[in-house]
Amino acid sequence: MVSVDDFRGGETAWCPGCGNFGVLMAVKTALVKLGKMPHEVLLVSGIGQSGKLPHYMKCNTFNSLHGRTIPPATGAKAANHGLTVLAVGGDGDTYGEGGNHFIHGIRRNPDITMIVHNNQIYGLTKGQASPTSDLGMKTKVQSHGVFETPLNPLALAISLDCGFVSRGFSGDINHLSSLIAKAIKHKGFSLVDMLQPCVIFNRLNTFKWYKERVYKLSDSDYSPDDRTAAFEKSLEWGDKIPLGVFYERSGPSFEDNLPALADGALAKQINHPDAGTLNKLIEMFM
Ligand SMILES: Cc1ncc(C[n+]2csc(CCOP(=O)(O)OP(=O)(O)O)c2C)c(N)n1
Ligand SMILES: [Mg+2]
Repeated sequence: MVSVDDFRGGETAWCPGCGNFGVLMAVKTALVKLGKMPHEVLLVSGIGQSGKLPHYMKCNTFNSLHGRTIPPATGAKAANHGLTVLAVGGDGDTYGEGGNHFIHGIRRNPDITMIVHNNQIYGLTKGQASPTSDLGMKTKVQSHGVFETPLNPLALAISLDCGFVSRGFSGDINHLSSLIAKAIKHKGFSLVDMLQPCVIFNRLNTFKWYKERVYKLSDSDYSPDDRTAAFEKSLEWGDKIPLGVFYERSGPSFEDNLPALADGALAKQINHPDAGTLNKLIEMFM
């Protein structure tokens, strides 16, 4: 039986009390719950404090450029369907620099899970406002307070008919790991937006701030199959902030739709008549 220790990677370099620790534990716990072995998992990250998560895990990893988690994750899944592919990014990484990839990745619908460490700030670069920073938040750069309308990632994803849209909180590891497990099981692009404090640079959205506001959507009075209701729910932000699966629908994934993959994953097509072309291309770059 696999355990969380089997996924243990290098020494962490996050600040004490960082919300990323809860995320790291939740990702490992979800993989263990699903009985995944380290060699069956690929973690792709971008740049940021969030981008370091794969360094602290033992499994296949790929550290991409800032905002560029989704393209390599999509490619890896097309090449090897057997892999469980998780893309990990920050709020700046995914919704700012990587905003276009986020939009078009959802439209393309590869079978990957996008996990966003949403601390509502650029942590690694020392505290500039991100696309999800709340209105009025003061930073060293936004000294008069943020005045741009915050990007609502859940509403954006639901508007694009993303097949799985959810939000967790790094202060509730059990709930977060069960969301991540559900997202991995979903076939197609699944989003787990995770609220998490940055204890150094975000002095507004602290652990206490989130804890006073978050509540879980309950199975008895909320059903994630109604897209219009999900969109309405995604607009709730302020005194009360909902957590859980906002929206889920099934449908064909990128791998189902792409004719080149009709005969299986690219990695398994070594005897395909076109494989020689690929080998010639590889030789050109050797
Ligand atoms: C193309 C490019 N632009 C800008 C940067 C500088 N940069 C590195 S990380 C980052 C923002 C990180 O914020 P976020 O994605 O929210 O991650 P966090 O550190 O908060 O986890 C920026 C602007 C970069 N590395 N590459
Ligand atoms: Mg951030």
